[in-house]
Amino acid sequence: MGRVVWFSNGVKVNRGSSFSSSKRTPPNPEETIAAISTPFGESGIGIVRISGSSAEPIARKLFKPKKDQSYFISHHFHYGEIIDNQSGNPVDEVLIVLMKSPKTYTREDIVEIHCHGGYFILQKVLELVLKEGARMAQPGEFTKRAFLNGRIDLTQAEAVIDLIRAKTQTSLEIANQQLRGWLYKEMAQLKAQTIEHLGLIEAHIDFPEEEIEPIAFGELKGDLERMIHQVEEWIASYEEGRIFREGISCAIVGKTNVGKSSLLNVLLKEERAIVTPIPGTTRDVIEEVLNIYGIPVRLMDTAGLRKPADSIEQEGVRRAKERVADSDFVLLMLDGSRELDADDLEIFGEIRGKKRAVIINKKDLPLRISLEEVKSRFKDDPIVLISALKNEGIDGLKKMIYTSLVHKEVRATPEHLIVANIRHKTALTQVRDNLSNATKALEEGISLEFIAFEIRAALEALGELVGETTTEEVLNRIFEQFCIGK
Ligand SMILES: Nc1nc2c(ncn2[C@@H]2O[C@H](COP(=O)(O)OP(=O)(O)OP(=O)(O)O)[C@@H](O)[C@H]2O)c(=O)[nH]1
Ligand SMILES: [Mg+2]
Repeated sequence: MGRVVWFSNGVKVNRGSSFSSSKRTPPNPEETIAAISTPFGESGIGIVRISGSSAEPIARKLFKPKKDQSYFISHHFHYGEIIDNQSGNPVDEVLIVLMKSPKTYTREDIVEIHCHGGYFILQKVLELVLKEGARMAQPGEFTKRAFLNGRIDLTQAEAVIDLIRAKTQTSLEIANQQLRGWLYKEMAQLKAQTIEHLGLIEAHIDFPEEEIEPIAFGELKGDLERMIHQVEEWIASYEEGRIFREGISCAIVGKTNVGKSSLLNVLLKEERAIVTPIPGTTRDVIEEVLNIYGIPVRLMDTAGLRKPADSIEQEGVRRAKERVADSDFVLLMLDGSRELDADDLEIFGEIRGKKRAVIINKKDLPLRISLEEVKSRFKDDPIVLISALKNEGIDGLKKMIYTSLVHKEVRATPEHLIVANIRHKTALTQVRDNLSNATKALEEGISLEFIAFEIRAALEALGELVGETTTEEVLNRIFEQFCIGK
């Protein structure tokens, strides 16, 4: 194993084991890119960002400092104006910051012009920057440059977009885990172990007659099995990771008047949906995002399912059924103050095969529903009693939704590495399969060449995961998801 070094992003890796970005062609810094990095619309501040070797010369042409100072000290703000050189008129009063390479987001020279956040101002400043020779940046191109210039690996680049999109504390923490290089570090360690084994096997293939240490097959097999076990744990974490990263859709379904809209309101803590004692109140699907212990849940209140009284209700019922079919999770709501009837039974059919939980509402009223019957019909599903009207049992319901999805008790921070991206899971599955094939070949005494072939394939998959050998097509697909200016 190599010497331990600290990367500037705080990731500790073994030098011998780190992935190299040398195979990637770094971007041409002569090609200076620019974009508006803040959202469109009116705001206090809007930022035009420039990256590349012309960033500083362009800024010098357009920026007039207020004070006659030896301006552009790297990583310092400077106060002045952006001037339209053609008319000689000031465009905006700005703060400008030059960050000299390499300690920058892209590792190239970066200039940020902090303007007033008006759509026209920002467009105008960008236009002037482009006129001076920069070209418009593509979506995610700043982050892509950070990756191509070797400042971050591909998983860290992907974490940037997850960070921006994070909807809850937990999804933010998972993105941060990845941005700090946790996944990268683990992959680098796995790679180092794999290379070590491959080296030994290849030495035996190349120099079978030489006096080299004989392969301890038992030990090698044990090592490979430990690695497979670890990779399998990461693969298994994906389901949890996906739920936190992407969230889930959840439909509340039940016959009319059971209290579906009341539940939506009590969960949202606002009177979002109309609640009346008239059966068939909700027609359209009402959708809101809720944070359930860190899981972004897209909650849908739907029309009560029964034989529709008119064509509007008929459409409502059709939409409700459609959402139930599409949703990741279903909350079946029953009215505890009434006996199960034909409408309930019909709904049971609608939710067959769905991941689901049962809510018995109106527990403040005398219980008329047969709990025994509900339990026998939903043996494998969690059942909770609540009162949406009195706001009782709601915390228990939220915990139940969490545990049904994550299969764990509610906890604050994920304490182990969580793989939340399907691309990472796919690569890890490949690694696992290759290592398993190698182990099997060892057991069966198949040639060392075959074992080496499988281990090399595992290394290839690891290289793809961190972006060392990823194809241009995959890279483009990743960075296309970014916004312009990031
Ligand atoms: N006693 C009692 N009444 C409730 C409870 N939850 C809802 N209700 C009442 O039940 C009636 C129907 O509530 P809604 O929330 O509109 O029911 P829904 O399932 O959305 O009905 P539809 O939209 O018609 O399908 C209203 O009068 C609510 O106040 C509860 O926990 N206890
Ligand atoms: Mg309703």
